[in-house]
Amino acid sequence: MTKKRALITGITGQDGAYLSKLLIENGYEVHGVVRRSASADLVCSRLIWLGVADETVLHDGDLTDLSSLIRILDSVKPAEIYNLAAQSFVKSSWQQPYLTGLVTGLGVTNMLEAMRLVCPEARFYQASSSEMYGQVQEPIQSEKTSFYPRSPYAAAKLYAHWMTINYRESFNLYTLNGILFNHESPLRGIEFVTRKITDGVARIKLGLSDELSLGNLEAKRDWGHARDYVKAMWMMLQQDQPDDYVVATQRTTTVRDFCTLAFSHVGLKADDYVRVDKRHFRPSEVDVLLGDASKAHDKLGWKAETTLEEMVAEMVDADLVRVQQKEHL
Ligand code: NAP
Ligand code: G4F
Repeated sequence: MTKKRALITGITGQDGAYLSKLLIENGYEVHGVVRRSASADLVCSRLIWLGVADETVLHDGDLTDLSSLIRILDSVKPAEIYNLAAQSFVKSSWQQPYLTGLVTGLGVTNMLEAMRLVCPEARFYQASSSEMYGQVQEPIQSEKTSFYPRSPYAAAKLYAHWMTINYRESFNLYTLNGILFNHESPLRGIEFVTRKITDGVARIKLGLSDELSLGNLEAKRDWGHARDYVKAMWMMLQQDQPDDYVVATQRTTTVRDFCTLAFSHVGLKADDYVRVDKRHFRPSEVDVLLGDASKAHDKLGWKAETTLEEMVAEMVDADLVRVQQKEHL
């Protein structure tokens, strides 16, 4: 029997790696778009960590290069497209606003155009973000809540979000948005606050460092586990009709409390090591995010399975091993 074929952009990132594993376990042939790098040996480290690097087929391409996307879609002819590629670090989006708009915004239009031209029968998932809620207009955010983007990243994501809806309504394509709240894992990039904390805790515990420098400790996020969230992406594309869904745990926690959990996992007190450095603050902040995932619960049957405490423990333990073994990820 021929396998169902999926194409993932952003396959080398956190979500791309977990989604590859999920799809392979479900019998898919998984293809990914990888941009050229001078450090090609490091590019697949997350896929290697999850043990799926040898089972994925990688194609050279870039979201800003329409012809590369057309060529890849034409050769792969996927049934499902997961568009996860982005300049995804919010803080960098103030330093590189044009690039962020080009990749995270217009890059999505390139993907939608390529699909419309080459494989209009495919199903398309767009990685939308809770960051679009920004200065929140309701205390709990659902699919019906108005957006108020507070960063170049969020503005680019909002453009991509509406383009995805526009292609659905204009061309009757199967395109949808998953509005995912923050999700983390041992494979999270080191620049994001959760992984910065768990890596810092491991270094302090092992005597390699004596403090952890952070920015705004009062910001609150609705943090889930990436492994659970990629399942929601897949479930969305299995529905008869395309629709947009919020994915969240429905619990919000401060950065400060995340620190407390991570340090206490190794028997230390966060207050003894955490230092606030204004250089880590942002030009404008998203103070709090808290998602209402009722629609995903009711229509997809999806629910977050991993608690924050379980996730923090998994991340700290993974970083203890990595720091001891001097591994880079
Ligand atoms: P990530 O780890 O930063 O991965 C981003 C991926 O995009 C990487 O594979 C990166 O490739 C690729 N990429 C960047 N620029 C590209 C370009 N010009 N052409 C092709 N590929 C490019 O992000 P993630 O956490 O897995 O998130 C996946 C998606 O979900 C992103 O779109 C993100 O904005 C969105 N999202 C994430 C969260 C979250 O909490 N994680 C929440 C909501 C939405 P390299 O490896 O070469 O850098
Ligand atoms: O971990 P963060 O950098 O994630 P942020 O900005 O919420 O964005 C992530 O989630 C979005 C979904 O809502 C995604 F769309 C996006 O791609 C990305 O995955 O920062 C979280 C909070 C912020 O309020 C930040 O100001 O942590 C605060 N923070 C405090 N100290 C810090 C630090 N953030 C970072 N990265 N580094 C710090 O030292």
